[in-house]
Amino acid sequence: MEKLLGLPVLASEHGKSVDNLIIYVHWLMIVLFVGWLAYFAYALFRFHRSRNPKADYVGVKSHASTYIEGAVAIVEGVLLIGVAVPLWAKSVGGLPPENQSTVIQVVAQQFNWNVRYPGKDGKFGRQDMRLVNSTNIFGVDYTDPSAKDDIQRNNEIHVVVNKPVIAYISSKDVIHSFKIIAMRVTQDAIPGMRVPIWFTPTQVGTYQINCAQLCGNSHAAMTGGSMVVETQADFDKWLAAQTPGAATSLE
Ligand SMILES: [Cu+2]
Repeated sequence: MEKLLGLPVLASEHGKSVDNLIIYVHWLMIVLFVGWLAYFAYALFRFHRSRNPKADYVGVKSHASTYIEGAVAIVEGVLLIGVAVPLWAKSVGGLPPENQSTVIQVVAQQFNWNVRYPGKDGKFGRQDMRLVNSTNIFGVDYTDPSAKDDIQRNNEIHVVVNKPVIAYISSKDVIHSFKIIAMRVTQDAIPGMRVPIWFTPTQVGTYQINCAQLCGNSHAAMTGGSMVVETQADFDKWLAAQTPGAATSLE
């Protein structure tokens, strides 16, 4: 069914459940489509003028349609309560422990993605909204010692395979939406809010980041962002090669 629907590459742990929900909904839609089409064909034949020269004022007495309606409602209820809500609850019900995850901050702007890492000490330096300017997008207080080794990159996110990723999503200007299709995650990036999302990448590779909210005339350019999923060793090597503190705004 994945092939038939042409579902995109999947590279995250929870993504299978998202795909399953999509597949279940399609199965239901196929059943409804065939059912309605069959009923339509039957009605054309059964109620043709030549068979019914006079109108019938009594109408249908059977309750078959009521039972079918009920059955469809039950299936929809099961999909919503049994599949969709538990999946959503798992996603928003709590974050994995930070010390066992790759923790990053993402600030979207017109038209690219800024990402920040806590650096070697594993601690983000202090931040203050009042310090935000065109070169300090994250409002980092560089007098804080734990800010010294923090790393900022542009349009390039590195994460470790099979290790949860916690990303705090925000925006500098307008509403953007952080979307990585292969990870099956989407989260609006909203100015003044910092919303966490989490997922566990399961396949090494490079995946495109999309902006899923029309955010301006170069909205499409935000596909320039990519997420590299790599082994812990490769990630550590990459992290060690980065210059701390460097703001990398493309403005
Ligand atoms: Cu955008």
